[in-house]
Amino acid sequence: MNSSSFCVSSKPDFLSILCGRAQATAVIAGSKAYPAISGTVGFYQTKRGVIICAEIKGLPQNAPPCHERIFGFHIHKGTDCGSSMGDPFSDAMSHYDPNNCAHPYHAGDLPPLFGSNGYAFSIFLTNRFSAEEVIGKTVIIHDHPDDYTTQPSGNSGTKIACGVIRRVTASCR
Ligand SMILES: [Cu+2]
Ligand SMILES: [Zn+2]
Repeated sequence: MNSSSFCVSSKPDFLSILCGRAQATAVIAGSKAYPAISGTVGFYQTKRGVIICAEIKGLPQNAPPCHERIFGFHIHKGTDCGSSMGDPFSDAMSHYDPNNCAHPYHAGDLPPLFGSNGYAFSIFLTNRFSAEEVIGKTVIIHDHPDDYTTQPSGNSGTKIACGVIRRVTASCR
């Protein structure tokens, strides 16, 4: 296959995967400080890994120009979005890391979300886990970008949104 035409030539397969059944979905909700955030994250198992499809609305913006923000995006090992006083979503705990790796090689380390007028849409592939393995874990959005260097969590700041990954039957219709 010609690599320069990969996205074009594989488009029908790609779309058919997203029209099929997602193994799992997380419904995302903002913290008390960010009640406008909502969205879904779908997990689609393929032979090459898990395709993750995230659509998030209501993300914060800065004043223009240079106002679009970048948000750290991870799977955390905790199984609940509960909060302790002053620490939103503390029950999500640390990054999902079943193989005892360093950041950003935790299985749960994901590409960041790029805000576009408070909206973010991202589709990517990872083979660091199966969809089955992350059911019951949590998806977390942070208010700062992940620097992919600082231990243990990339200096990505406050947790602003969370969702528990649940097994579902879903289609694109
Ligand atoms: Cu995180
Ligand atoms: Zn990490």
